[in-house]
Amino acid sequence: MTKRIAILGAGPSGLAQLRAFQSAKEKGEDIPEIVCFEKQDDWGGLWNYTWRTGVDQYGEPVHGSMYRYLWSNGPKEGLEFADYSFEEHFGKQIASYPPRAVLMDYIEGRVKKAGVRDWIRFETAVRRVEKNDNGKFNVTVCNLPKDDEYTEEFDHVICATGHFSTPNVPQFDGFDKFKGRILHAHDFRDALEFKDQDLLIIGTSYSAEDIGSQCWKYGAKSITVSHRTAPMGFKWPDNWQEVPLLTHVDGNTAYFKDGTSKDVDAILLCTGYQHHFPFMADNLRLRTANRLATSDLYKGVAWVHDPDLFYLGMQDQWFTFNMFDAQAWWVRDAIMGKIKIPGKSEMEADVADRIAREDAGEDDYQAIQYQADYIKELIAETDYPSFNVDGACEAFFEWKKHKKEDIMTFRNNSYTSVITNTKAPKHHTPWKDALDDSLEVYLQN
Ligand code: FAD
Ligand code: NA7
Repeated sequence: MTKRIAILGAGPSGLAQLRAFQSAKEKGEDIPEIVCFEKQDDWGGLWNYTWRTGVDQYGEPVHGSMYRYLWSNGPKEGLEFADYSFEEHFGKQIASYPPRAVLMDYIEGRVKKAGVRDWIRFETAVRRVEKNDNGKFNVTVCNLPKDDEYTEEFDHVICATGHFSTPNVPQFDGFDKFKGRILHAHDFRDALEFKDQDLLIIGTSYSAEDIGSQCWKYGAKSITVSHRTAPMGFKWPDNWQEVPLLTHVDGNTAYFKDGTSKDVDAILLCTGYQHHFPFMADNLRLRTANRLATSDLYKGVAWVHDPDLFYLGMQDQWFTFNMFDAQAWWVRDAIMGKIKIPGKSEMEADVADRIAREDAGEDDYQAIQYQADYIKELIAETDYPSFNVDGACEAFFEWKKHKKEDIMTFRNNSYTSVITNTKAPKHHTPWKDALDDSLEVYLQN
């Protein structure tokens, strides 16, 4: 009897899984029955922009954390699909830091070509995943427009619901009486809301850097970034300062650990996200920090306590789309019996080894190389098209260097594709002056 596979989520990871199975089918292989459940009404995951915040029209938590005017925060040469280049999609080489709509178009292009949309049940939220008496998975979902809940049985579950959607929201004394807006990055949508305002940002990672830069670009009066561990240390513009951790706010005045203070109009918590899987039974639920070596996942994907269950894309991410592909092809082959999954103790040793190797790394450069080596390891075991992963690392190393030189101009640089070996053109407009982020304008090179 044909196996049945449930894929949870149709973001870049879930779509990589659909493409992996479809590519085997294209080669004449007998693939299992695939059902993908996606709670939104379209695919693309975070790249499918929504203006909504809070809950959606059905009362479901809004998944989207992306905002208007978002441009890729790393070079596209670090994430290009090995089986579908940017040149194949756009008919020409394009600049290296595409805005969200351009990347969404690229993600869609590959799965439209693959013809896998019919495998997805949209507007269907996963409510519960648990093991049944047959040793299989009962997956309970809700057809949201019909408000109709039902359960189906599957041999394997692949969870690809992302982990940058449920915000981590700390609280500081005085927040309850603050006179301006306090929001988490998950709910940030439009930098123009903060034009002419003094903005306080808590956190020092991608969201802090990018949302701050964007608010600066669209006319915020000043940006103050408060750090818990260390400042970001870039050469910031004159109206940007880095300060120690916030201790409390009083009225509109924010006080910091070094005794300094600043009057601010709004506070943005760029304090990261939680791995959150409320639909997973206790014994199937991944609990991990946002790191490169996740807990309890053999080869970073197979649930060591029950390897009929897989998680995709759960690592912190230098690499994204091409790493999801490497994982998806590996998971496909494990499910189709081409890759053998070892016993529990061997899987646990694999997890421990990955954690120890990550912990031994000393800087971001080693972390990038670590994730590149992980991708190489996985693709060596499947028929995913081999590509120059170390070359993609070089693009990331250049990117780090360009950010250090000038954080407000790094997106003006261009890099060489490791898939087509062609150099991207320089973008026609410097990032700080490019206020229109539409696909049409970006592609005018
Ligand atoms: P997601 O994109 O989160 O997709 C998960 C999918 O699962 C969604 O469609 C969601 O609706 C669905 N889902 C969730 N829960 C359920 C449920 N219960 N039932 C049914 N469906 C469900 N990466 C880059 O490479 N470059 C960037 O510039 C970049 N910028 C980013 C900016 C922001 C603000 C954020 C938050 C992330 C950014 N990322 C970036 C990283 C991003 O995580 C990946 O690019 C990618 O979107 C991850 O894909 P995913 O499929 O694993 O998860
Ligand atoms: P990250 O990368 O998880 O970073 C979270 C940041 O929040 C980090 O600087 C943390 O500081 C800080 N943080 C977390 N909790 C607190 C508290 N309680 N107080 C102060 N600071 C805190 O999340 P991002 O949103 O930046 O990035 C996630 C993804 O979104 C990323 O892949 C991008 O592509 C977009 P720490 O260094 O731990 O002291």
